Amino acid sequence: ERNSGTFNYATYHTLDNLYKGLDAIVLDFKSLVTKQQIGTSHEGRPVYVLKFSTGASRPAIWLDAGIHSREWVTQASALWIGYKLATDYGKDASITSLLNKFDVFLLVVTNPDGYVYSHSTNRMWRKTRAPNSGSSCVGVDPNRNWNAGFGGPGTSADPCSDSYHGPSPESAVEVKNIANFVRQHGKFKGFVSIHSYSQLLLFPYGYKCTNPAHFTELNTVGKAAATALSSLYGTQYKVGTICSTIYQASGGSIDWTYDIGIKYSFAFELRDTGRYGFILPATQILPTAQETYLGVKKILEHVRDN
Ligand code: ING
Ligand code: ZN
Repeated sequence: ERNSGTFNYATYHTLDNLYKGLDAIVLDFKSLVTKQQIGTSHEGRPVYVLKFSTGASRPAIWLDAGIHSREWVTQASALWIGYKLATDYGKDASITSLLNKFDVFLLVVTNPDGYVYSHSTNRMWRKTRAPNSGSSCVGVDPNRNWNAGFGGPGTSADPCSDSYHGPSPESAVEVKNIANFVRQHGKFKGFVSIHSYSQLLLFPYGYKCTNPAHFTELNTVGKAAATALSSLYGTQYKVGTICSTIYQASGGSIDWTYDIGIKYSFAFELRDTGRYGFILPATQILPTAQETYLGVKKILEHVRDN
C-alpha cells in the first residue's frame, strides 16, 4: 500500500487528485483492482470505474457517487470505500467471500464536469455542464434523466432549474454511458447510488408512489443496513421508498435499474441532516465513509446470500 496507504482521504480533493487516488489503489492492488474508462463527460473528461474482480464473468454490483457534483462527501467517501474494499479482501472474511463471488464496479465521480465547476466557480453546482439549446442556462439534472417515469412529477422542463430533466431520457452523456455499461454487462445484481445529504436509505419508487413488488425484502435489507451504519457512531438513518421518504422524483437512476430487473437498487443520502448540508466539514469525511461502508457492506452481503 505504498501509494494508496499514504493518500489523504480526510480532505476534499480536486478532480485531478481524486483521479490520482484511483490510480494509487490500482497500483497497490493490481491483482484485484483495475481501472476502466466507461466513457467521456460532455466536456471531454474521462469517466472511470474501478473494477474489483477475482475471476472471469461474475455477476456484479454497482456503486456510484457524485452524480450531483456539489455532494462532495460522496466522492470522498466512495474513494475511501474503494481503498477499504481493496485492503479488506483477504483479511475480512465477509468481503473476501463477496469478492470471490461478485465483481464490484465503483464509479467515484459520476459527474466530473460538474465537480470541476463546483471547485472553480460555483460550490453549489448540482447538474452536468452541457449547454441547452434555446437557453443560456447550462446542465441537466443527471438524476432526472433516466428512462423511468421520464419527465414526470418532481422534475422540471425548465433548463434553468436544478431538476431539469433534459430533452429526452439518457440525453446526458454521463447517464448514457452508465446505462449502456449496465445494459451491456447484463449481470448486475445490485446497484447503489450515493448522494448527500439527509441521512436516508432509499429504494424504489420515486417516479410513482406505489410500493415496489419487493417492498418487504428491500425494507428489511435497508433497515439492517441502517442499523449496521449506526453501530459505529450512532448516526440515524430513515429507510423507505423515495416517494414516501423524501419526495416524488422521476427519472432517477435506481428506479431505472430496478425496473430493468436489478432488484437490489438503493440510494444513500449521507450526512448530515442540514446543519452543514453539502458543505460538510472535512473532519466528517472519514467517519461518514466508515459508517457508510458498514451499511453498503450489509446490502452487499444480502445480495451475495440471495
Ligand atoms: N437527492 C436525490 C435527488 O436526486 C433521489 C434523491 C434519490 C431521488 C434517488 C430519486 C432517486 O433529488 C439528492 N440530494 O440529490
Ligand atoms: Zn444528489
